[in-house]
Amino acid sequence: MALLKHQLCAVLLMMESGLILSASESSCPSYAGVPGIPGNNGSPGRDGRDGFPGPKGEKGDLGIGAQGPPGKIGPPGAPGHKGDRGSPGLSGTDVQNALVTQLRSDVKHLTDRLTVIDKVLGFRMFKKVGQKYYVSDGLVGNFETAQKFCSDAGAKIVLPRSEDENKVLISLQEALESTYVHVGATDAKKEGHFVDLSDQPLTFTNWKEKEPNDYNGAEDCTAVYKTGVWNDINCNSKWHVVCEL
Ligand code: FUC
Ligand code: CA
Ligand code: CA
Repeated sequence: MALLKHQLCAVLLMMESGLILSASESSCPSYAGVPGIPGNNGSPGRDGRDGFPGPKGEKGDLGIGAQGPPGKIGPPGAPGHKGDRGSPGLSGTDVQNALVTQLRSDVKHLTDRLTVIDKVLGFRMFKKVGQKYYVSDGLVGNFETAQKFCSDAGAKIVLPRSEDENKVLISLQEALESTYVHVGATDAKKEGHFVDLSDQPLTFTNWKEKEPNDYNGAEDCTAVYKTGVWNDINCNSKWHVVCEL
């Protein structure tokens, strides 16, 4: 029987693959075939698992916080040493005398002001500038007349001492509809050297261009033109009179 089987298998092999039965379907021993062509690479594998955590980082730099609120006020210091003894107080009479002196001075100041204001109210026109009053009754005359008029009124011929005062004089001139107003400055004593009526140098002037010119060698008085500029004039020329108090 064994021999028969062996013979059959050999036959089968010789017939190669032309028979209906394959070797495996029979109980015959099998033989390795010719190796096939290698297949293509497969698709990439799945992602690997997460690695282990790295080592701990270095300690960070010191942070900068905002400034905190101010601290509470400290406790009060110890009391200072006792001061020196004060000088003796004034006697009752001394206090009364000081009060009387103060009152006298206040009353004098008030009376002086009232005297000035009382004079001012005697004029037809007046303008206040600083502590001064510029006054006029609209009189027109030469320098001598002007001087007498002002002096009789307990005043002086006007003499602006600043830009402000000069401006106020212009405004009074407008009200008077005046071309020129006499002012208290003269070079009668020394030609070309103008001084006030107390012989003091002028602290403010507003001469027109090319003035003073001592026109015809006969101009030793001064007048302010309606625009505010000054001109030396003949003392006999007649212009508006303004006084100051
Ligand atoms: C100018 C002035 C004089 C005068 C004459 C008419 O020469 O300087 O003062 O007013 O003009
Ligand atoms: Ca002159
Ligand atoms: Ca002149």
